[in-house]
Amino acid sequence: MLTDQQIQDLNQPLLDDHQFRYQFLTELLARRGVEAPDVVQQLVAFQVAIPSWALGTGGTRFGRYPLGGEPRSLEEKIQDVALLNRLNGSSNSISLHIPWDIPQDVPALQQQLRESGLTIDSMNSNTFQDQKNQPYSYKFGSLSNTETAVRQQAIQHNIECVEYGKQLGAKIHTVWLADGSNFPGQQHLRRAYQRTAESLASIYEAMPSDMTMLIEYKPYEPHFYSTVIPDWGTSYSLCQYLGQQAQVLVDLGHHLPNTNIEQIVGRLKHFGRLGGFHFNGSMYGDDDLTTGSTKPFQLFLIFNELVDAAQDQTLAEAAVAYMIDASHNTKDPLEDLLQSVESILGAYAKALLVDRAALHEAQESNDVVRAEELLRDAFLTDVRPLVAEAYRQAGGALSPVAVYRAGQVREQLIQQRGKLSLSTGL
Ligand code: AOS
Ligand code: ZN
Ligand code: ZN
Ligand code: ZN
Repeated sequence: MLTDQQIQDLNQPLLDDHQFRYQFLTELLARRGVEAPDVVQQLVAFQVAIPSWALGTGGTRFGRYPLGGEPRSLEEKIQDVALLNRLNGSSNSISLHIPWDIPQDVPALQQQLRESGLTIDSMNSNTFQDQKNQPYSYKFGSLSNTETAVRQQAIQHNIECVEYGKQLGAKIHTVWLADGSNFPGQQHLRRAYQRTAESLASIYEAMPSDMTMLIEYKPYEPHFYSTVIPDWGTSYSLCQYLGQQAQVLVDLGHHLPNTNIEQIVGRLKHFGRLGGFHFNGSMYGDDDLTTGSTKPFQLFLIFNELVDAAQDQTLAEAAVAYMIDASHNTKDPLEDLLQSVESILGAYAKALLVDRAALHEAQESNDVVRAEELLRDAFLTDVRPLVAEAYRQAGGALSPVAVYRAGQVREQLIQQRGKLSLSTGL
């Protein structure tokens, strides 16, 4: 499977063009007082986690069209992420899902991770499906359920995830709760919230002091009347209730159409409660499309908030966990993930180009047009040479998708794993 040497060889035909473009952009940016190598350095350091469930074709609730060569085990999922990381140097961790990724042999897994240069990003619990041999059903909720026994079962499952996380060195436990109701009157809204808060507190107590709980919100789906954690305000209030180790997770697809996500990001940064992202693209709702495919300007504006907050000395430094949460219906998942990472790095690079001093000045003096033009100037800069240079410096491919195709990776995976390999996906 595509060796580092092969990646370098496949880079050769692209190198001359790349150097010309990078040189040009370096000079152009220098005229504006921006040092391209500094931006590249920040891009090299930037890492986006890959979730185990995005490596195969997820399909939709109507059907799935298997691509072939999809990972059949946790080991193969790690192999796929290692490959992505060798191609772009920007995906050095994997997020696991319990029970889809229950580790059978922890020391062997740790060794595989070490050898592949990867770590575990987050552990993700699942109380949105009933598992085989599970005594109680989650049909009417898990952490918010009216029955103590059901809540206990869901709490225990989460604690089990925390335990796996401890063994594997994961520093994040992510909770996305599907709990909600389908019809008016079905659920006592305040009590459902209270029960959820108390259940989360029991899980929180089981976490070691170096673990963070990320609380993900989502306005609707699978329930279509109410969701127990529908918005950032609810996540935020739960974090306040739990303590400093709880943080809000923003999944870009978990907002009603036209929500100003960048403002939510700014607010959460202000409150010191922004813990992480699930990146994806969205037209309508939780579409889980390729990141940056539909609203690249919005993605840039989100990064603009992040960079602004990172440079604000008055804010306490706080780690933000970046992950892609996408599902694949028509594309090769690995190509899609490479595209997503590239969009994320591009948006970050553009946000780093913003003349922040000038922007603050324009904002303070209410110069609307100047402020907007400063953002547009950064957004409309073609930063692809900076991203490619970051890949190159990390030992990766100048064009990960092109090299993936030229290296015939999917064809080899199909040969190794078969045409109809099973996978789990959302
Ligand atoms: C579901 O809509 C959420 O985006 C989750 O973050 C995620 O897809 C799920 O938890 C996978 O386990
Ligand atoms: Zn998500
Ligand atoms: Zn989602
Ligand atoms: Zn989803």
